[in-house]
Amino acid sequence: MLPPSRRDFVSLTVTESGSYTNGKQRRQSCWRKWKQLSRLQRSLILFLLVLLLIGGIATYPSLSGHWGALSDTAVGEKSGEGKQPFVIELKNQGRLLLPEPPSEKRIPHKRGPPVLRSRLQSKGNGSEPLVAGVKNVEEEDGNKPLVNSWRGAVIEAEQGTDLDAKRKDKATEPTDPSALVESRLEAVREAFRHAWKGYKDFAWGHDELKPVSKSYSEWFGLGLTLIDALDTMWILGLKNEFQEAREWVAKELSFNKNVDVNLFESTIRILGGLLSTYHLTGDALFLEKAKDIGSRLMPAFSTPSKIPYSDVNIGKGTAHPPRWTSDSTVAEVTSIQLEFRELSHLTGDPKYQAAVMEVMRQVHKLEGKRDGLVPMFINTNNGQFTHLGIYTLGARADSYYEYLLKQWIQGGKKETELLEDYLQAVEGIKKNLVRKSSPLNLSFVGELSHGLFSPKMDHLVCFLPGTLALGAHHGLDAEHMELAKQLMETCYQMYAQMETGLAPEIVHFNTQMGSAQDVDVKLADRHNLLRPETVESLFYLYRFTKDKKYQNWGWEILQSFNTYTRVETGGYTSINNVRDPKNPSPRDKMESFFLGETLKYFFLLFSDNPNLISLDKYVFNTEAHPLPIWPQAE
Ligand code: DMJ
Repeated sequence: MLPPSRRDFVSLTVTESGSYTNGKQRRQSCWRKWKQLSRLQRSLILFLLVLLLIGGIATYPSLSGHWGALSDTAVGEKSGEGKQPFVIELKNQGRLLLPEPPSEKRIPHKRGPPVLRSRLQSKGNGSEPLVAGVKNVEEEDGNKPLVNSWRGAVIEAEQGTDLDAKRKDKATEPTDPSALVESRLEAVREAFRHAWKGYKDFAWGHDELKPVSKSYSEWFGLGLTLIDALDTMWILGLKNEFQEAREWVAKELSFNKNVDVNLFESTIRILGGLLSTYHLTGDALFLEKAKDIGSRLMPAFSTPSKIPYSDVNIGKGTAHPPRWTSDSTVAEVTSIQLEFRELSHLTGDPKYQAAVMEVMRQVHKLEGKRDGLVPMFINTNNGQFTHLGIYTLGARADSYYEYLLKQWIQGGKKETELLEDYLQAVEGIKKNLVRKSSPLNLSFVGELSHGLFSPKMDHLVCFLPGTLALGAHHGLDAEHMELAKQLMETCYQMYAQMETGLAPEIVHFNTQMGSAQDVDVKLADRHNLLRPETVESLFYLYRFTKDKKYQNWGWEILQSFNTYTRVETGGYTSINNVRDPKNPSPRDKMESFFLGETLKYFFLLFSDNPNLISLDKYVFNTEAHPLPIWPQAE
């Protein structure tokens, strides 16, 4: 997990005709290189670029006049690419023509690098565009802001934000408790149907919906959203939608493709999604597909150290690290275990489990931890941690901690090394990373860099209250539950204190006495990607405490998603600015985890049925796909 993050992935872009082009592959290769640089490397490069830019401006005083002179016609399309030019408005300085953004504008994600965004922006109020390529335009005939998507489509800023729907929902909430539960469950089903309509109409069989431009993007070219959403449809009881999707899996899904995929992402979303759907439905189709993708991912483990490479070509059976490093991400190599262990369990072939447990065995005894906290990188040649000294519960490390606990639960609480590592890590978190904010005294989880504490907390860290609560439910120290409750409040405040009611990707907490507010959000960190972690934790906290406040907090968050991210023609979009309700600035992307995780956790949170995916029978993988806890006898 990278800082603002993040995916290490290989993305393929499909042309209008659906074929992959060499030119785009080359561009994306550069993009991928960028994304897999460390945060420090990227910062250095950006710093040098800024210096060069400043030097350039200093030696060319008439530059702004030159930009100003660029006419609309001078800002032509890039030859042969048929896309809109990429223009940034400079206040009183005309327009700056910039290189076109990557054709698949990858968002910062858990395990990719930060996109080049705010560096190109002028500083100012929160309504300025946060991502290069998306600009806000004040129209002359009124104050209503318009948004240009980077593809050039003009939409109303509040298009699809459905304020009326929000008001209606609030006004019509039933007072009878069981009717209230049913109406909230139905609201989640409705949200899912709306998201699915967009996917079906504009992105069917492709990886991700781009709801504003009514198109799609490819990452692996494997129908990622459809596979990620299968078990959600089953759990929500959306039988027709599920049947259509099943037909696609049966007839169209093939893993025999010359395509590079990221081992971690395809394991948690595709292998995990297929395995859980198999368990819920008993339909052998999903097990066959799971076996197919699982065996195609195995070449990743053929490394000198047996610590897997990040990328696998599932058609050729080859694997490789990123071109500029032989490191893998710690969270990635330690968060594929639940799925491969389950595959061995189902097939009777021990090779999958053996490969992932070898990784755990090595990480267990490695030097370089601090009170059980792990660094973010591990070398695939020598099996040692690299880039020592930085400890975070956010991007690149988060799910290491989650999977320590969950493997222990999956295996019937017998694997004591996993438990020891988890318990030690929780103590390490408390000692090194948990601090209190001012003025509200909220507990938060910061980061440690070479001994220096930073009050920075990724939204990704909000998985932690749920994991701590799950551990306490399974018999671990009751103090874990107390910390879980405190952190849950903090994660909720990360939503409640924002003008849109939606949390940003990253916050910084104030720790000085007398601060005016607890949370600061930097301009570059104001995006919301429809992430699940807070809703996930609310689900665990509600299941274990039955305190209705967690359901009510979740309901508020669902309303905010409906108000600011819902696109009228179908789908939900990530947004750039959670602090500007007038113009949240759509990013035109619905991540597969919105259907795979966020909506599923909303549904489970609002349900009062503890047997709906019982937490004594199932353990959720890090993409919200439930896998069975193995029977004690085994
Ligand atoms: C998902 O792919 C998984 O939850 C992963 O563990 C973290 N990142 C996204 C959601 O934010």
